[in-house]
Amino acid sequence: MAPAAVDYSLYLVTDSTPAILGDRDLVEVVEQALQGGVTIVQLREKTADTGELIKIGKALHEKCKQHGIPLLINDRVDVALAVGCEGVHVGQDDMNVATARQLLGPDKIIGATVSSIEEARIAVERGADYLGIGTLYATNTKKNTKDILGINGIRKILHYLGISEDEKTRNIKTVCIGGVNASNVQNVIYQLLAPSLSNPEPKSIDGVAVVSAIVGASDPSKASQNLHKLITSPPPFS
Ligand code: TZP
Ligand code: MG
Repeated sequence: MAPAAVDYSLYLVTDSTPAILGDRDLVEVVEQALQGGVTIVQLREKTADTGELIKIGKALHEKCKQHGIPLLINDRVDVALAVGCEGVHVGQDDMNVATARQLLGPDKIIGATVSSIEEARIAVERGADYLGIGTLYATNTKKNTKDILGINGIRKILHYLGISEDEKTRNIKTVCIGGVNASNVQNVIYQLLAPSLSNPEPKSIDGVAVVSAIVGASDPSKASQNLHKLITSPPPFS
């Protein structure tokens, strides 16, 4: 799948910790989320060993392929290559985007976590296809985040990207992550859509990435369907 064709609007990030997944099977939960309408999936497992990661990755990739949805692997370029999936997502402490690009080639999707304008600038320069901007709101899912940006912090990064003279920077895809759920998703998107009355910045967010709002939901399919509906329907006037 060419990176340009990717729909980032409802981006599922997995988490198998019992506090979120419970005693359910991750592959089944992801299958339900795919049925509900997630548009891209990232396998993010911080405790699994390499063999386990490849096994889960291959099982998830089969499911994702059946739905025509790209699968990315968090942190691990080697695992993405072994699984043969669509790409990786790297953080600031992982392999740098330029090296990942050298290893994966031009057709794979590479995303990078950024929390500042400088990190965004470097990730784009090194060849990222999209930026995961966060943390938007404090969340129990990832407690050691270095920055809680809030809507204004995300807007500052969108502003920098949107006014760039470099076309690649202006066109880079973006998702925000951290504490997004069904209660706030419309407000988040509304405030990060541009140009609009709600957002003075020249660039819009392309999607929201969620963990617990789907993986932790009692019915991941319904939760995904509901989020998808909220994302694609215009927010009510209030
Ligand atoms: N990066 C920044 S916040 C976060 C990650 C992986 C976790 C988001 O989880 P949730 O449950 O959607 O708040
Ligand atoms: Mg990482």
